[in-house]
Amino acid sequence: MEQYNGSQIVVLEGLEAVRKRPGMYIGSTGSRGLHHLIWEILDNGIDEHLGGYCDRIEIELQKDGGISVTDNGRGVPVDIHPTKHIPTARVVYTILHAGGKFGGGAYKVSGGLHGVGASVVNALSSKMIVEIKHDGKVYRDEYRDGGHIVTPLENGLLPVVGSCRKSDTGTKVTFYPDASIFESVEFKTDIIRKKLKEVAYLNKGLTILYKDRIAGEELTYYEEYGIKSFVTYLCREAQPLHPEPVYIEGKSGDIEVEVAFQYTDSFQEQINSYCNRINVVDGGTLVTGFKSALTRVMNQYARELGILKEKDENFDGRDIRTGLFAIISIKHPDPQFEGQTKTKLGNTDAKVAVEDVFTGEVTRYFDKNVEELKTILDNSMKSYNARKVGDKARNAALKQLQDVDFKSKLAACSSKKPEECELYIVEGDSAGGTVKSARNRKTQAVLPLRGKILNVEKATLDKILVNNEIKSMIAAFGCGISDDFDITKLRFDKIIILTDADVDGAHISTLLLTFFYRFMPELILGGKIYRGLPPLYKVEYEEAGAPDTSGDDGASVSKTGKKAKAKGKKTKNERYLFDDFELEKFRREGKKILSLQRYKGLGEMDADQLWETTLNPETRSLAQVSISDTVEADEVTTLLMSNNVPPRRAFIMEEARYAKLDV
Ligand code: 1YM
Repeated sequence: MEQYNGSQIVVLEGLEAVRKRPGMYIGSTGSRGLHHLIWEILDNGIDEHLGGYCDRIEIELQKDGGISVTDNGRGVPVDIHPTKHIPTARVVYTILHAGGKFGGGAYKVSGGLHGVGASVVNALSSKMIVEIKHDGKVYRDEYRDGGHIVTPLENGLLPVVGSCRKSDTGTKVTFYPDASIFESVEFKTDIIRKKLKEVAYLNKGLTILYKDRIAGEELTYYEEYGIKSFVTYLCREAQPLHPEPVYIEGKSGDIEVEVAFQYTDSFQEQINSYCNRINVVDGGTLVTGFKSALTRVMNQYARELGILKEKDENFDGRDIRTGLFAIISIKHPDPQFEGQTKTKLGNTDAKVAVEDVFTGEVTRYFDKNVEELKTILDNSMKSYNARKVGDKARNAALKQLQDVDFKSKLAACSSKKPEECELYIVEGDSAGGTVKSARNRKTQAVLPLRGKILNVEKATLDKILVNNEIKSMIAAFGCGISDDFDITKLRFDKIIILTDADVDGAHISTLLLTFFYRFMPELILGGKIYRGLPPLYKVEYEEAGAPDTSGDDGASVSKTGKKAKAKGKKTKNERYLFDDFELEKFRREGKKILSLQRYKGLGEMDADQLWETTLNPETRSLAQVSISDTVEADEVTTLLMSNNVPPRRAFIMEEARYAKLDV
């Protein structure tokens, strides 16, 4: 084919590099990486919306495993590229770009790959089809097996396959992820929906249509009020202190700033920040700018209104942020992402821009809404007073924690090497006792907790720090709390939560996770927290044909009274089953069940059983707790922990079964 000239070989070498090391470009070849492909294509459509050229994006999940993303923007340019001498669209989809979107848009970055991801998606797809509507014509290009061109050009241009109205412009990209690269090529509708909802909040006025041809559903996402509605959604479980979220927007230099915030009766604060629609999980300059401006403005008002007297100290930033839910979203022409995970914004001009816009606009707002302002300042005052009392208690509590003599019920392990040590946090003294006798004393420490732990969502820090169960944990971990937290001092490689497999156990587990999440999130982010998965059932069953290996227990083999047939003796076996699902599966295997024991709690297991099922690293099952998404985790925590809502959703966890239990 005429397209296979010298430059095409270079092109394929570029895409080949992506296929060789996909992880470098999309993070992983698991579910996260797979969905990243959609976000890359979607981001190009969102960029077009950001530029003001598109107000509608459609995502269609097809029955044959493909997915299409369509926008009504200008259409990727189809003219001849000045240096590559092929249609620009083909350059976009087949040449690996080093960084920075060429062609120059106002805001270059919308996604993790900085808008250059389209060719990466092509490289990792078995088939990709691009259709562009422009100037009354429909152009089409198709690629196979990682970006190989299959469409001959016509007079040097992409072939025209149809016509449309001149005003009808846009881009449609359909792709099929390559099954030889990804662990699975099945898109998950819940992941897509969650993302589209977030995209709608962050891009007000953009209509997103989601068509799921597999499930046969269609959904429309549209948020007229953008991040203002996002804030309402985030704090929907808390009681608002003023009727509507405050929304602010403005521009400083070439940086656009949007902030929405709402005060609530919660004791916590939550600030989510986005730069060019990317969630900057670790904040950075845009958050610093917001915090410093808010503190300055509110202290100034508190003085003007006489809420703070001359002799009073200023409010601390934390007083002012108590109960605050906020979203900061900026558009920056040249964002610098820092930190190991590139989730922190580094640009100093972003701080200045947020301070500028926020100070000006929020002053304008509060000058007109003095009653709201007073309610908010009252709330800060409560926190200010509580802190004054709290500081004393906190200092006393922290001091007590440093006392080596602090009487915790911790049964320590003998090893002092954190990398080989594990801490089991166990519900109840009796289960704690069994775990203590069953464990490996060298590497496994045990901390029994009595009853339910404090709900940290509903308590102030001074109350939290005098709670015995919490003190025991802080002392055992050895790495402090909140601002004083230092993960390098952690005494264990794994912290394993072990509760009964019932509603109380689930509640305790959630309370513990909430505590970690709010006060030591690094433990979860660092992958240190696990849940032990003790079995729910033990079955004894009979199997024909296998030799009797039950040793001195041989007598029980013939409990059924039936004589073994000549073929082989019937043997009694045991198996542990984790849940009803496994039990059901086991029943379907058709084995004869001799006895079925349901463990009501850990206490019902003897030391040997507990060792085998729950403690022995070779045979136990653990689930690593991870926060796949801060927005959702915060949301779920607030949802789970607020007074009026019973726990009804599982904490976000990625189950990682470390050892398959097959006894
Ligand atoms: C479903 C995916 O990719 N839409 C899209 C992409 C581009 C444009 C319009 C576009 C951009 C510009 C000028 C510009 C892209 N163009 C390029 C490049 N939707 C989707 N819609 N004209 C059209 O940025 O100047 C890359 S992406 F580089 F060719 F201009």
